[in-house]
Amino acid sequence: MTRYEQAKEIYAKYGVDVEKAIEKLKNAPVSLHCWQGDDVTGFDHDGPLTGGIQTTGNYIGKATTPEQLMADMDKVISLCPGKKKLNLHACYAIFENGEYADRDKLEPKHFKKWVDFAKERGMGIDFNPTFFSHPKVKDGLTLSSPDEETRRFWIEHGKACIRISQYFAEETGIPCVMNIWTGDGYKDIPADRMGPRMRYKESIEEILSEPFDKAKVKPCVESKVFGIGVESYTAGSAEFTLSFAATHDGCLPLMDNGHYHPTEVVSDKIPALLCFYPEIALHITRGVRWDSDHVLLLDDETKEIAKEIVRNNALNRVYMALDYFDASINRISAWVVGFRSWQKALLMALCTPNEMLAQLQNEGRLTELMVMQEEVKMLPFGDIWEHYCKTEGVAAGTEWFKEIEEYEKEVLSKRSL
Ligand code: RNT
Ligand code: ZN
Repeated sequence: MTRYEQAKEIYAKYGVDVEKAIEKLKNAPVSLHCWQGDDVTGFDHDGPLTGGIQTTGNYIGKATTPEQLMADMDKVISLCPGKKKLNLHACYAIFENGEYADRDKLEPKHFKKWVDFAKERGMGIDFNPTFFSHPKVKDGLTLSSPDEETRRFWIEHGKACIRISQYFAEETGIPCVMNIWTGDGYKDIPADRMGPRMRYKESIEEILSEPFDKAKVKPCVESKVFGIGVESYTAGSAEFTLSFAATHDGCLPLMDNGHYHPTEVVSDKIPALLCFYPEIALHITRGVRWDSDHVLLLDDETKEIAKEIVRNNALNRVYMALDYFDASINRISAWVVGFRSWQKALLMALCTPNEMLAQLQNEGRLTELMVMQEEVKMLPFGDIWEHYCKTEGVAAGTEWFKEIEEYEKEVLSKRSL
């Protein structure tokens, strides 16, 4: 008997069907964010990253062209098990033959190459308007700006992105999740907290007035508690975005687990929202002391988030996207570690005897529940993971890292910068 077969039997004793778990995981798409490959830069500007987010580090080999970024993503895809979706930002538009379009004038054609890339790999595409790193961000504000010209520009950007999202969905045949996040806010105590929020609300409403098919485009609003330079106030707070999504048909709330106070946990918020919303969206990340967007690891909260999705049977109701950026280590490795960690967390959740544990809770057998929950942690998960990776044609152990070392030597180290 192989180690996998033995492990499968042990899990079966707890009532867990490992093969079924693996099948489920293979059909659960996870959105792979393009922005890990180039420190959230994109191809439409030379300026710095703004919006209250920051990448730190200067590791060699940053992708600076669409071709490089696509090649790097291919490397990542080849080293990660599971179903992938491509997550793009508007600033990753690809302009050819010297043409250029500002953010308010973006068209589907500027993303054709990405569509070809996704289609060739059987992936859907998610999209994000880019409300940062642009000269039209005025005093740190976009959709909530009191300056009408500024606000209009960004509304037009949002509308262009709806049209592009619809194009993605039609081309790939897979719905496109379009996430609205702005870094709008104030460093210091504002004199008016409601005004910016009213303008933000009206702006998003205008964006969503652009016609789209609700089955194909899933607009989301992402909240945030604070950002660098906007420590005192953000327009898109948790209450604001939740209320917006709740009152606007077809709009989903998006929770990024780096965007809350450090003792708040998104794992607990997921089942709360699932009681009310047919669908929700996530940005899965790792905050270290703050919204630091460190590479996702298989830590307790990551596992807990996965558990809440799985045990509420919500893999088809929760859109899962990764969102982190580390420039201090090999970027491809950062991408791969994060993606694989999320796959591990999902598989672990799928291999947990959730029904049995819930039954103990419902029968009030809480002593036993604690004992069992601790016991489950000791199940031979590593053997299941290894088998899953094998069936997906990717290395389970650290062999994948050898490939990255090779890629660094052959490709990344030869890039200028
Ligand atoms: C920033 C938000 C946002 C971005 C990406 C690049 O705090 O999390 O989602 O990380 O859009
Ligand atoms: Zn995010």
